[in-house]
This record gives sequence, C-alpha cells and structure tokens, in this order.
Amino acid sequence: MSSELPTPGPIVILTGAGISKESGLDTFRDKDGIWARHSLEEVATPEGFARDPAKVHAFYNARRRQLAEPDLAPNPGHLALAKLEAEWPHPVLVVTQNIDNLHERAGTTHLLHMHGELTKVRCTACDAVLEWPGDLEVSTACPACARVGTLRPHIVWFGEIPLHMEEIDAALSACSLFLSIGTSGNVYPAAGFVHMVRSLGRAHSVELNLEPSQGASLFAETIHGPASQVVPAYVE
Ligand code: BJW
Repeated sequence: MSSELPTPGPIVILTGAGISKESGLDTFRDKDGIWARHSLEEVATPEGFARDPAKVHAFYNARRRQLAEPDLAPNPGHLALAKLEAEWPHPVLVVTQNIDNLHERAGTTHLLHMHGELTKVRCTACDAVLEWPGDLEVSTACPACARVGTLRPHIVWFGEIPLHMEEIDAALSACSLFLSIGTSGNVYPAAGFVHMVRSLGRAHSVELNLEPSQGASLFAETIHGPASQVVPAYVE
C-alpha cells in the first residue's frame, strides 16, 4: 500500500472466516457453512459443552486435524496482510475472529485471536492455557494440575466474553484505517467495531468481502470479491 492514503497511520484489520475460505476452511453462515451441518447451540455454547462434552471435543478435534493437513496453507490474502505489516511504517494490528493459525503461518506477528485458538486448550480448574496439536478427549488429564475432565477448547463460545477486548478497543480508537475482511458482520462485539471507528471520526473504514455484509452500509468504502484477489490488490 502506498503512503498516499489520506490519513497514513496505524491500521487495524478485522478478519473473519471468509479470508480462510480459499485455503479450504469453511465459513459459518454461507449455505455450505459450518452452521449448516452443526447445531450452533450444541457445539459453540458453554451450555452445549456442559451437556455433551464428547460431542464438542469431536467437533473441535476434527477441525484441529483439518488444520494439520499438509496441503492446508495461507492464501494470498493472508500473505498480503503479513507483507503490509512488514512494510507499513506505522503499527498494523490484525484482530481475527478465526481460530485457525493461517495468519501466523503467513508471517503476521501483531495478531490478536479474539475468539480463541484451535491449537490451544484451557483448564477450567487451574486456568492453564496449553498448546494442543492433537485430539482432546473428556478423559484427558490436565498436564498442569493433573485433574481429569477439566480441559476445554480455548475457544470463545456464544455468551462468553471475547479475548483482548481492552487492547482491541485501544487500537480501534487510535487507528487511521480500519479494514474488515471476510466477515458477515453477524456476531458482536466484532460487528460493532465499525460503529466505534465511525463514531470517533478519525479513521477511514473499508470492507473487503465476497459480497456486501450485514453492516456494509456503515463502511466508507466497500470492495467486493474473493479475499485472495481483493486483499492483495488493495494493500499492495
Ligand atoms: C468471503 C469469501 C472469500 C466467503 N473471500 N469473503 C442475542 C442472543 C444471544 C447472544 C447475543 C444476542 N445478541 C447479541 C449477542 C451476543 C453474541 C452475538 O453476537 N450473537 C449474534 C449471533 C446475535 N455474541 C457473543 O456471545 C460474543 N460474546 C459477547 O458478546 O460477550 C459480551 C461482551 C462483549 C465484549 C465485552 C464484554 C462483554 C461471543 C461470540 C463468540 C463467537 N464464536 C464463534 C464460534 C467459535 C469459533 C469457532 O468455533 O470457530 O466464532 S461463532 C462464529 O461466528 C465464529 C466466528 O468467529 C464468528 C463470526 O463469523 P464470521 O467470521 O463473520 O463468518 P461468517 O460465516 O458469518 O461470514 C463469512 C463471510 O465471508 C461472509 O460474509 C461471506 O460472504 C464471506 N466470504 N468466502 C472473501 N473467498
């Protein structure tokens, strides 16, 4: 991206499932999406986990295995954001709703996973957050406190508070450019970031998405097309 932007300065980039679609990971709300095959209430709420932890573990184990498949890789959208961070003379923060690790594999370092990470688990007894590359079972003991049945995916489910909110709010308040990439704008608080940016009035806001999102009219500029094409074209 050139420095000819009207307001060169810090950039905050919100990403959603759409940026990883062309790497082979499904979105949630598209017609072939994850919520078309799985009940959100059963696999993505604390109540669902309490009712049937084995079902929830099986859902996330399958997605963890998919992430480890040898041909799964970042696409040009992820790579373009890493290049932007490396070259832009001001801070660039990627705030992702995605629990995959494709941004870090592309080289992004200034990254916050607001909905958690597929490759981590958390102990509900001792609060340890642990790297977890393989399957997780109800009977697995916590490596930190040795209790059994206390580990859960390190994922933010509906009704739970997203991670890093103070840092995200501070970055949104200070940015000159806000990009929203590959998200339907259905899930709060992420869907409200554009409201916050606009109410402060100091940042340009751009949506890059396959099609207009729920909140498309709130953005100052919208660019529609596949992330692997529109993201490199916009930032390079
Ligand atoms: C492409 C493309 C291509 C396709 N190129 N684009 C009423 C009742 C109950 C709760 C609420 C309520 N009203 C509000 C709430 C709160 C609730 C909420 O928002 N619910 C709504 C559904 C109404 N939110 C919460 O509960 C959150 N917590 C919360 O609010 O706490 C209160 C609090 C907040 C802040 C401070 C203090 C307190 C938690 C939300 C947790 C979301 N968790 C999930 C699942 C876990 C992760 C996982 O298993 O993977 O996170 S839900 C799911 O949706 C996932 C995603 O991160 C999230 C967003 O989805 P995303 O990324 O936008 O995907 P899609 O599929 O929706 O859209 C993809 C887009 O890409 C589409 O537009 C396509 O067109 C596009 N696309 N291909 C570019 N190639």
